[in-house]
Amino acid sequence: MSNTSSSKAKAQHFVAKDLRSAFNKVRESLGADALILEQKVSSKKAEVWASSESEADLHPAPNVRSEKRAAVRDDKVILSNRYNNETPGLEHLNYKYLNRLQRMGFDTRFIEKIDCENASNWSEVKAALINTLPLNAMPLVLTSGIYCMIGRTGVGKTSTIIKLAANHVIQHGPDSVAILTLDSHRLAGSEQLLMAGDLLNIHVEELISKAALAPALERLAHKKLIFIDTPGGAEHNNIQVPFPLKMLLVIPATHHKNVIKSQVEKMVQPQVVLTHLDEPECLGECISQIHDAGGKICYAGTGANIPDDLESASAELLLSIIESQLLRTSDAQSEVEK
Ligand SMILES: Nc1nc2c(ncn2[C@@H]2O[C@H](COP(=O)(O)OP(=O)(O)OP(=O)(O)O)[C@@H](O)[C@H]2O)c(=O)[nH]1
Ligand SMILES: [Mg+2]
Repeated sequence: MSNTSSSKAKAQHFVAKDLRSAFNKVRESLGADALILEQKVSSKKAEVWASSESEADLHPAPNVRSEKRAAVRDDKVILSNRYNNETPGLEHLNYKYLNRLQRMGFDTRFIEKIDCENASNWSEVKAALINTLPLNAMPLVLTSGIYCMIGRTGVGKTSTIIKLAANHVIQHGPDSVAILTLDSHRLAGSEQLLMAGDLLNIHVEELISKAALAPALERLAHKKLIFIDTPGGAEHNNIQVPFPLKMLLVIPATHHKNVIKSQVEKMVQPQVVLTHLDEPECLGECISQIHDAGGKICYAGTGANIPDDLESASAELLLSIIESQLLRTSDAQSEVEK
């Protein structure tokens, strides 16, 4: 390889048997954001003159025609696209940003939906990413409605109910809230709720079956806010009562992506309480699954503390967790700052 530096233009010269190999050399030497200043192809070889972005910005190459310099950014896109072309549907993204989104765990289907065709820096990509996150934040202090927590065993259903009930009691007192639990068959299934009910001074009732739910809701018609707890299991996904019921699907960010997807897919555009955000495996991956399966994240559980470790879902929180995960796997602080 000939890799001589042009002192005038601060450009480096790369020669290879074809353009693709030459671009590979550029990328290896200068990174994916290298600026292609000139390229020549003949039957025997391909030549590329390239520069790192900072060098070109600081030292404009005097022997490069002005229109070529104006096209420098386009060239950068061309180089990036060369590496994107192998990922159909993602050609609109600069390779560097595509790579970063992938390392954050976002899958192709999610990244395709990020509307950042005209983004020229990471802040703009990030703004578009925020718009794509599957969020439907619900207030931390609920005042009315019937909310039923469903999800697999041990995902954080009961904790979420206690956190929400406590937040309500702190602001509005205990009178208008009640908790019903269908988790009455397991040994100590409703113990935690009964204790929380005592502490918060709110009405907690154990129900022996789903059939007991409608009569209980009628009896508690004077309560503005009612939570229903269920034991883990898919059979509770379909609770029919003659009252408007909001089902909240509780999913831990620690579950495998296939499990997350299958849980969300079983329901029609479910509202998701994403728990265990204090110990996520790969949050980008998890969010991608929820997005792909049509779910929306409404609450974020960030630990076991009651009531502090529950927040309304927000892009800021999710992105800060993803970025700190990325930092842990990346040497460079600049990774999330550029
Ligand atoms: N680290 C962490 N722990 C949590 C979180 N949410 C709940 N937990 C803990 O996870 C355990 C299970 O939480 P529960 O609320 O009992 O879960 P559940 O879905 O009601 O469980 P079952 O009723 O057994 O199906 C408890 O020890 C909680 O303190 C969270 O966001 N982060
Ligand atoms: Mg429970």
